[in-house]
Amino acid sequence: MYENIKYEVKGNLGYLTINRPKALNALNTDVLAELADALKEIEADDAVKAVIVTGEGKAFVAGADIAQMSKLNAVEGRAMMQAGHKVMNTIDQMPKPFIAAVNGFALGGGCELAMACDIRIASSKAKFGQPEVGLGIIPGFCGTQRLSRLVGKGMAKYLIYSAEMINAEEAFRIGLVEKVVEPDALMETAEKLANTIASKAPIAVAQAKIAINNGFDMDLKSASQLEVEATTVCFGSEDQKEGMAAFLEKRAPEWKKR
Ligand code: DAK
Repeated sequence: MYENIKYEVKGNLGYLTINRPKALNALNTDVLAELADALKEIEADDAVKAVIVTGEGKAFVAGADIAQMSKLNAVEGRAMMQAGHKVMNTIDQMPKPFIAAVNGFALGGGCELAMACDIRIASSKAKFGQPEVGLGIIPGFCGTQRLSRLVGKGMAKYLIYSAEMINAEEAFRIGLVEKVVEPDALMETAEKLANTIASKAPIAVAQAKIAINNGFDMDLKSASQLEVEATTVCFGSEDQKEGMAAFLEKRAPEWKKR
């Protein structure tokens, strides 16, 4: 069904793989359109509790497609940027956890895709960067905003102004990734984490994502109130009763997903 991506479901996990290895998985408008369609599938599928995003071959994603962008005028560039924003924001706002398993180059739009995910696990061979200023543009899929929120304004400016490529250890040191593992252990580590998250109460995980992502840009008072509302949703769920009963009865919970 898809030509530039692969989407598979195994158990409770969705696997979204960018699959244009000849162009190091560069994001063109076709890839973005297919990602948007796959995200609709993911959103509609209750069986999918967590999603792993990765790249085929030696790259995660080496950026937006430079060959395609080189031909765009301002209007077309804006349309592509909006298609990219839609994908990144859908991942960010969907109340399901997304884990980026960063297997190689995560540059430009690739770094932005990884940053839109909830958690980033990197292979020790992965490389990160925002090289756009070397091409006469700036990060266009929300990188100027997400990078500064993840690593701080000063480090975001350092990386974006210099276009420097950093390795996985440095990405870990500055807080751009949460874990670095050997290449052979990447998928196993991402799957273990995804399965752990999938074993928790789905409504609680969803509300935690809503509270963290939406509260991050609010003042503390408003964000605290958002947390109250998110917690109230949890207390209104059968899974809150089940989770606490299971603890008290010393058994594993059986989530009702409501
Ligand atoms: N776009 C298109 N093709 C790419 C590509 C990319 N981003 N990255 C690699 N490729 C292609 C190469 O052209 C090459 O194709 P062939 O020559 O074989 O046909 C193939 O992938 C293999 O690449 P290399 O031969 O270069 O492989 P190496 O291992 O030697 O080098 C590399 C790997 C990742 C260091 C190198 O490929 C590289 O520097 N790639 C470009 C990285 C980059 O600059 N990425 C940032 C792209 S800019 C906006 C929308 C979005 C954005 C901004 C604005 N609006 C619409 C306003 C975001 C922009 C970006 O992401």
